[in-house]
Amino acid sequence: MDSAEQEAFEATIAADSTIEPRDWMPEEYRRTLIRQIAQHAHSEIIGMQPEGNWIGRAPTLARKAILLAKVQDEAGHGLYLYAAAETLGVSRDDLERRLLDGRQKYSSIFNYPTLTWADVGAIGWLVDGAAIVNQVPLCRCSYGPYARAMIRICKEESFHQRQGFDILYTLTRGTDEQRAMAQDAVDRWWYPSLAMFGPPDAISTHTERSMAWRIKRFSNDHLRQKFVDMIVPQAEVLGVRLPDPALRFNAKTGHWEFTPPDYDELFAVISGRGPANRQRLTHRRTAYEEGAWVREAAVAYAAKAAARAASQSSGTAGPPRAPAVPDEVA
Ligand code: BYC
Repeated sequence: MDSAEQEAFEATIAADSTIEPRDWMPEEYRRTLIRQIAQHAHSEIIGMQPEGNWIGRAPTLARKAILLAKVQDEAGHGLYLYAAAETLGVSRDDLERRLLDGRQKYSSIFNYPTLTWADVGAIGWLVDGAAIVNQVPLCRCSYGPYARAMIRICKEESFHQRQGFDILYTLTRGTDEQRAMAQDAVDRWWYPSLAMFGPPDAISTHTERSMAWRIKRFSNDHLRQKFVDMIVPQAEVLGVRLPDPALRFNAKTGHWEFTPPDYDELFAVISGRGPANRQRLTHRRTAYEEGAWVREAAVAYAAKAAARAASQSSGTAGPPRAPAVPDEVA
């Protein structure tokens, strides 16, 4: 390693500036980013499944249109994140294979089933709420492409949280059955949402180094606390009870005290033993296999378009034109 390069890297981090793909970076920094960004991208793509389960059963046309837009946003988030990871020298196809053969993870939260329509509200309110708290600081992450991708993602996550809140708000002002359905969903999603922030700081493998590199700006426990402080007043507005008898405001610290999630359950879910792990990965594998022809067609089309462009610039006739696609028709 060249010490001038190492010094330039450290000076960039210390100055709160961004590391860009062309810059030298330590291999461990690169590996950490690939791990985190890929895990994040996989979470967005796998995260389309639990809510996608309700698109065909949304209670009104407006709810269906909103949910479709949200799930499409998640596909877009996955795309920006895979593109950010590719700037680190890995291919999207390689990352997808690492997900499918279990070498890379995705968020624990998406291994829980969506049993009722109220679950779509609870996911928007709690899961996207947790995502915002976790991801807003990533807009200031030290790696430029990741930080820039996160800015747009966070704007869309705010809309996602509002739609979840709105679903629950409507249900809690509905019939007794609708109120009970909303409460049941909150009861089931509360602790898995707290677990999204990862293991407690004392046993978190990566936090210290990731914070030193300014990939993570705050620790897992810090963000978990921030989330609870944000959610408790919102639960009061909604009129739902958070399922934690120990929840109480500590006037000295200015924070809500709460029961932490069951971390044994988190580790079990991460290691493949959650209620829906098998279903999520099986679905993803099928989609990957069934989408092979689309990827092949896109690669063949890009090769033809590149050959045509090359022949036009060199003045030779080149291969025949590929069939026109709509955006090529002037
Ligand atoms: N689930 O040392 P730690 C969304 C793993 S998308 C699974 O604290 P780190 C949405 C961790 O990877 C939400 N695994 O790790 C989408 C590590 O294992 P490895 C996704 C977890 O990285 C669609 C080990 O445990 N958000 O919101 O410093 C619809 C030790 O952990 C989890 C992101 O990906 C978990 N919950 O911190 C709706 C955000 N927690 O890799 C919504 C970006 C920990 O050593 N990621 N692990 O084998 C991060 O901020 C961080 O990676 C984490 C973990 C806070 C998640």
